[in-house]
Amino acid sequence: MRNRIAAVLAATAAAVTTLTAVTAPGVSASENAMTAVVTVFQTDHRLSTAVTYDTSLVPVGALARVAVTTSDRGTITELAVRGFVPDREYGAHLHARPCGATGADAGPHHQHVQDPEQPSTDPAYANPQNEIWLDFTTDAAGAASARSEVGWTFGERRPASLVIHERHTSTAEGEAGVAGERLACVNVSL
Ligand SMILES: [Cu+2]
Repeated sequence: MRNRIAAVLAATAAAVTTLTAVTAPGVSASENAMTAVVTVFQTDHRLSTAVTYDTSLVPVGALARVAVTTSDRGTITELAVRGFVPDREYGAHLHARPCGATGADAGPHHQHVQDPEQPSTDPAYANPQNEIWLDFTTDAAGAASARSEVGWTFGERRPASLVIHERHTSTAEGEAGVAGERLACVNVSL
């Protein structure tokens, strides 16, 4: 078991290096602020920065890395996961409130321009340019990565978590931003 964890962590470290290399060219360090968390899913939200609410779809011991880089050009958010169900679609977004005992605790999606009507399902607000969406499809080994790029940075309101959902996010009128059950949550401090 220990060897397996070490192997998974090594794989994550390799992914981290790759992501950093992708982000870095042409961007000077001084104009960048980067926040990253690598964390292991547990069933008790008080014991880890990552909690799973559905251990069949997000197993205990699965890993997530969330990295957020801001510059005067906007915000790049990158997600990498390991140990998920192979060849499966998941949805993911940044949410307004921290993870809690249930998926509902994370509150609504972080929106740059807030929809006056909540919960927001209007595609004018619930879209991947006004929110941070990180939908992914795992490979045969249960790993995946996703990247979001938006032309704005966080102001007074900052996202507090990343929520992983049961399916890819809808863009249809009246159900935009909907991605099914909340399977797991990662706290981010931005
Ligand atoms: Cu969400």
